Amino acid sequence: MVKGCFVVLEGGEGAGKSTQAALLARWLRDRGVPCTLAREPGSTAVGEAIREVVLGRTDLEMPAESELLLILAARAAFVREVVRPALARGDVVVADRFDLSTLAYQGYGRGLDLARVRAAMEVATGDLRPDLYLVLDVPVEEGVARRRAAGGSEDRIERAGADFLRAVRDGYLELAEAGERVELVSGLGSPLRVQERVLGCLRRRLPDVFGPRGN
Ligand code: Z5A
Repeated sequence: MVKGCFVVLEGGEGAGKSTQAALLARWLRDRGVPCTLAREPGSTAVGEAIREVVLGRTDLEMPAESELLLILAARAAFVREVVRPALARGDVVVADRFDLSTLAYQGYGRGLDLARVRAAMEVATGDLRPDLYLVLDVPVEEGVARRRAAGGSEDRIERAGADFLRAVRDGYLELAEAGERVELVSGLGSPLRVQERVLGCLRRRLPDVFGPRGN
């Protein structure tokens, strides 16, 4: 039997997180493993309302501190209403973004002090720690090109521009280098090729859940 487990897909714009999160959820369900697929900010009533303000309200200028606290307000609900109950049921939780996004975007991207961001994040997450983060990495230009090809309008944070996105990517690379539970995965190549890399990491890092005996 597979135990509850918390896996997070992270990375910059257009890196393929949503695609890989959906593929992973399908892979798990095909094997009869109960899985909760969720995204941040969002996945709760409070979180989706906050998402609409933080991403949808392109007319709003807001201090980086306000952006941080809104995102953490959404996370507090996400942790309590989605992640903890799913882990308690024994699900594998596959999250499209979590707290590395906050360090990368509000810390490295917006320039907020990382120690203060970490302290604020504690209020939202408590002692909850993902079992593994997979940081999908593509060059900024590739990610932007993918997003443009997908269509749709830019959200409030995407409007910050290429230098911001480069700072976010550099942040992810540093976080991946420093984090024990963080794996850097190239997001280049076809979605199925990237999925092979993702599954390879999961089998190696979480064999009880993703290895041959896990499912
Ligand atoms: N944010 C924050 O600032 N702080 C936080 O703490 C949190 C979030 C949690 C969420 O946006 C925003 O919130 C995000 C950070 C901020 N800001 N921005 N900007 P979102 O959830 O709406 O969007 P996103 O996470 O940036 O998703 P995305 O740009 O759509 O990227 P993605 O999920 O990594 O990629 P995708 O949707 O899987 O793929 C994008 C396109 O590329 C799509 O057409 C795919 O078909 C295509 N694709 C996917 N994989 C491939 C491969 N391998 N090759 C070619 N094409 C591919």
